[in-house]
Parts: sequence; C-alpha cells; structure tokens
Amino acid sequence: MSKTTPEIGIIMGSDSDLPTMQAAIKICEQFAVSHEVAIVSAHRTPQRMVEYAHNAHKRGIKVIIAGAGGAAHLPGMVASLTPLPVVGIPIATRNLQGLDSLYSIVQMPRGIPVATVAIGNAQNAGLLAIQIIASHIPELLEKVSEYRQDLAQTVLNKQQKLDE
Ligand code: RP5
Repeated sequence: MSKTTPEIGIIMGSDSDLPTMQAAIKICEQFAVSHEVAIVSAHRTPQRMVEYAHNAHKRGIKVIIAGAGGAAHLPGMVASLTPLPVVGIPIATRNLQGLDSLYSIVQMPRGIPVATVAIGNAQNAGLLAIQIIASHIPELLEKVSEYRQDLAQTVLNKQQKLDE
C-alpha cells in the first residue's frame, strides 16, 4: 500500500479479481485521480480488512471501491467498518456467473449501504467513485462532463456510419 494519501482505495478479495478490477484502475488513471490498489480478503485476511477499513478515512482516502466474488462479503464488511462511501463490484464467478457475488453485495441491511454496480462493471465503479469526489471539485466535474460528451459523440459517430 502506498505511503502517500490517495483519494480512492481500490481493494479486492483476491489477485484473481485483478483483471476485472483493472477497469477501475484505468478510469482513475484517465481522470488523474490518485488511488491505491490492495488485496484485502474478508475471509483469508480478516484482520487486515478490519485495519484497512478502520484506517482508510484517517489516511485521507475519500471513497473505497471493493470487488469480490462468490461469498462476496468484502464490500459489505468494509462498509460496516468505515464512514466512507463504498462502491461494490460483484466479480463474475465460474459456477454462478456472478449472481452469487451480486446478491452477496447488493442485499445490504438498512443503515449500511454499498453502492453496487453491475456484475464485473469496474469501469462504472471507478466513475462513480470519481463523481463522488468530484461533487466539490469543479475541475473534476468538468472532466466528468467532457467524458460524457465523448460518450455521446461515440454514439453519434456510429449513427453516422450507419447512415453512410
Ligand atoms: C473471493 O473469492 C475473491 O474476491 C475472488 O473473487 C474469489 C475467488 O478467489 P481465489 O480463490 O481465486 O483467490 O474472496
């Protein structure tokens, strides 16, 4: 883990989650938002999870993105241990295609929310984390608007190709 104070903490239950989580890392890089990446397993390293969640806001982290698959307790447990917003990414699984992960993450009890994105959609998790941070940073809000304009332009370009 970095010794500086990144704004977004990107954590995952296993290194096998990393290929999915790369999209969140990439979007943070694209928006030049500081971030750290760590493997924090709710089941295999529970003490490390507790320490991470307890200390994240004290270190200056603003939002935590947590990805996990199967019995995906990491996002919910971290959310229960931190006052920071937590964005959960259900990782796709071989046997249940990530429905297990989705249900594990999305069905939080009242009082402890996890902002859950679609199965495997780490890009949206990154964007949501950035938008949470951007709410009081006009320059970052402007970058989000530009990103949306680029998205719209992509659609319009496709339409233009269809029309040719
Ligand atoms: C979860 O178990 C991890 O988030 C991962 O998605 C899943 C499988 O982990 P490995 O057995 O590949 O390490 O804790």
